[in-house]
Amino acid sequence: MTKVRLATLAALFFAPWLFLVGVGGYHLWDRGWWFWAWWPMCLSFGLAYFLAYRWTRGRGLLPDTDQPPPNYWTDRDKAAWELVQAKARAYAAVSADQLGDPRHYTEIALDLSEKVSAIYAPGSATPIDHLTIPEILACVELAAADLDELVRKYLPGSHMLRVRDYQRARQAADWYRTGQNVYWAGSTLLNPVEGGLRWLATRYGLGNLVDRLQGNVLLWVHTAFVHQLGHYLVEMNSGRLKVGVKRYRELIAAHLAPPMQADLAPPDAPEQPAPTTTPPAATRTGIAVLGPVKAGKSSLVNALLGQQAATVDTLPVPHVGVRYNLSLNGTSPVTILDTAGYGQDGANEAEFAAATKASTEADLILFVTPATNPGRRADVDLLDRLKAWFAERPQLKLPPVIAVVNQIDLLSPKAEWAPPYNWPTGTRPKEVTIRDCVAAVREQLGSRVIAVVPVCARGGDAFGIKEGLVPAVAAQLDDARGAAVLRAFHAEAEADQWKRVGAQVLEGGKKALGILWGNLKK
Ligand SMILES: Nc1nc2c(ncn2[C@@H]2O[C@H](COP(=O)(O)OP(=O)(O)O)[C@@H](O)[C@H]2O)c(=O)[nH]1
Ligand SMILES: [Mg+2]
Repeated sequence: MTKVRLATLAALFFAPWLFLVGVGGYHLWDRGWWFWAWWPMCLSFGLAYFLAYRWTRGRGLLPDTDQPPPNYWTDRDKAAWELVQAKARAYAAVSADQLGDPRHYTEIALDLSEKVSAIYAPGSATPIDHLTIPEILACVELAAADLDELVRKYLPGSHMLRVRDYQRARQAADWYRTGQNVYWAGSTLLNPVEGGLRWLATRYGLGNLVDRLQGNVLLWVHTAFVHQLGHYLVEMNSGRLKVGVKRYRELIAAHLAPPMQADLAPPDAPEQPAPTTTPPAATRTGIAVLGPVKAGKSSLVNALLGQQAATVDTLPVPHVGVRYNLSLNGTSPVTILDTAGYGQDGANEAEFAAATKASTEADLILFVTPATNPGRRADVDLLDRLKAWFAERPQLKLPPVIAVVNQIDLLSPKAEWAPPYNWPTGTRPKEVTIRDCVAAVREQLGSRVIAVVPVCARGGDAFGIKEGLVPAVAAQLDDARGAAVLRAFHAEAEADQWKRVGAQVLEGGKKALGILWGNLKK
């Protein structure tokens, strides 16, 4: 569902309530009942403040992140875990600055790994010299995955907020506070008693509570980090990660599963029919990625698939490259064929054959060319040869070609990379060079391509993919295929984001109710 639709639903849903609030308020005032209604409402607010204040006093608001030690842990493991818990408790508060500072985590990680390994390998010169590299990587991977799961589960919207956004939010709060102080100062001049009282109320009421809530959440993230890392440091030092992440997870799952389950599986279950991974060609949307070696074709494919990686299966195509089959429920599948590409001097026979094979099976070609390449002779040649090859075979049709100008981050000014860039009309130096580069490519490739899209496919820094390339791709296909592509690469993720926020709010609400219930029982 689109954001607009969600907003419409929300507006329709809340309008009657707002109407009732308005009418009710007016009625109370009209009847002169306002005075009597006022006290219970105040009491209700007051109670809310009081409880919120109490619950944010400890670390209480979010669930504890230190699971009780698993029953297979030895006394030595438990001793190490004590150290981890002590480390987590050592931070009574973390500032947003610390939270955003990678060095802070590095220091904690180093300190923790020293403490834990001192228990397992007392003589070690460094905390890791008794470990293998796969073990260390497994520890990092497991801790990161668990932390990720916790954060996604309990912090609504965390997958949409960048660290930068948290910092901005803090700044906005500071501005708000400054503005508020100015306002209080002004109103105190006019009405000293009331102004003063209100200032006190905000100072020790709402503002303070917001700070406490924020502090609580930051501390929770921080504590979760220490606990997850600590947990896997124990697992690593005890040698349990030697089996690798995959096997470790299987073993833990088996350990946690109720023992009955294994027995229930029929010993000789009939073999499942092999899943049909390649659906009939007619229903598939095929995209071929062509271009010179090192242009960033594979990076582009990764950027396109991004978070969908889990629903993708890959299939090597001999002499051509790798095919990625992406199938989502409810839409026709999309496949991307990543080719090996050709060298600087142009495509040799084998490379050209690969390009023709990839093109004959595609509905669309993404032709990747590096932005910093001044000459595009080899590219122009390849496109001309393809065109001629298809012209000789009237039963086949050369699909439309979109030129993807990659690595625009390397255009001057080189040191700068601060997307998003409004390259079609912007005036920042980078925007101007991107625009010039796109114009140059358009001129060089001419009518061989139907569109030129600048992108940066470098992992983590990607730009221009979802906002530029995906819509351009969808626009070149017929409606059904275009929709499938949009959904596969773009709209699906967007729609999903809102669904996930909903699930997180629910999850958080359930937890809050649980905590409330727990407190009431005390
Ligand atoms: N700076 C920068 N490097 C990139 C970008 N895209 C890919 N690369 C790098 O270029 C190199 C070649 O990329 P790869 O995807 O393997 O190219 P392929 O041979 O065309 O598949 C790798 O080192 C990538 O990290 C980009 O947009 N910017
Ligand atoms: Mg490649």
